[in-house]
Amino acid sequence: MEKDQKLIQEAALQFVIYGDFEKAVPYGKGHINDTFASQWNQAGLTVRYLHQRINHKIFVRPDQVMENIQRVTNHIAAKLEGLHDRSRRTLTLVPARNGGSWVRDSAGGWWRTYLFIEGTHTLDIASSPEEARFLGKSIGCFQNQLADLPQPRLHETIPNFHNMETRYQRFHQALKADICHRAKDAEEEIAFMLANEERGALLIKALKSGALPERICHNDTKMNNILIDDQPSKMEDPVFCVGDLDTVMPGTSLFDVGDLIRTVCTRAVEDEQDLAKVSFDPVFFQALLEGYLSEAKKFLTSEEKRLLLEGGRNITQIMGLRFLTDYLEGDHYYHISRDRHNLDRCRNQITLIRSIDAEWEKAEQIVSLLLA
Ligand code: ADP
Ligand code: GN1
Ligand code: MG
Repeated sequence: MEKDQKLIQEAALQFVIYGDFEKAVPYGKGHINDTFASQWNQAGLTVRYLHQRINHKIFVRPDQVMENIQRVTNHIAAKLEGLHDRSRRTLTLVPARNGGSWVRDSAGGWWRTYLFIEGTHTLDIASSPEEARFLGKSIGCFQNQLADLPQPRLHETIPNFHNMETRYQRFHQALKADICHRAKDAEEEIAFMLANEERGALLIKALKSGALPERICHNDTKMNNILIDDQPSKMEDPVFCVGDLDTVMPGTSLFDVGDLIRTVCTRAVEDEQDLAKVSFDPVFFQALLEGYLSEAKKFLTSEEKRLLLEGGRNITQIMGLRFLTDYLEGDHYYHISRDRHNLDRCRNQITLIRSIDAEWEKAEQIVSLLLA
């Protein structure tokens, strides 16, 4: 941590921030990057900034990640011109003194800095249908805001990120190699994934064939990536900021609504070990879709509408598969904080899929009702 303090300060001082650096502390619950909040004295006023060391093992072209983020945030900010609290409704990159949007530290780290969005919170569990509706609306808005982003196409910051076919190839390799001798602890989960391989490829096949349109997609819309204003806002003018833009790139809209279904429609966090708490809630599903469709109904194609629920099942499956693969490979990808953490996460996601399947007809009726 002491070494980190030096590196954070070294990085932070390379951005155009006025005043005196006071301290920095780890911040947030992300699984991928290292996030810190710093405190500065700006002529007597205490101000915070948010610094992130980009995980460049995962994002092997951080420069392309930053180019995407710069374009996306500029585009959204232009759309929000004139609205109150504009800089609390989209991320704002702080420029580096070298004129770019990122800097390197002496240990090889890649850093970026955002304005710290004060007075917001994130949710790990939605506690009411109103919250679910709000979250759905926020992602519908976000998709709308980016629908007319000018060419060129965004960089694919992690190629094949939501490609179930390549995710399965990697899973099969991990299973065959079984380098940690862990397959024996996950027999049931492995069997589930093998039995669901074909169904899982449905979305990526539809995207590849053109049956689903390619759109700009966030690709990581789990609910704790959405910053929500602490002051309750009106549904006509919701104040939120969609964060964690590293994976904004081409995809299908269903990846985003799918990740919301995965995280919003159950009362349990994704690593909850008490599986009795993990269940799909049709009431939250309905509220989430009401919010989402209030923004997205106008642009979704009939195929996208038809596959809304499938999107939720699909993203839950891809997460379960990735957690299981990481477990088999020795926990290299996700931050873990206990033994078998990734296996717990996988079990949790499989439980959720089973619960979605049990409520499938009811949930499809809800979709039909909302689309009528
Ligand atoms: P990771 O990619 O590791 O998940 P995130 O970009 O999601 O990192 O950031 C981690 C957490 O930091 C978020 O869940 C959110 O709570 C918080 N956060 C991110 N950006 C900001 C910001 N500009 N202002 C305030 N909090 C932020
Ligand atoms: C990671 O960065 P974070 O924690 O918001 C992951 C997502 C997973 C999520 C599961 C780049 O998201 O794909 O859905 O964990 N991000 C990346 O919690 O792999
Ligand atoms: Mg995150």
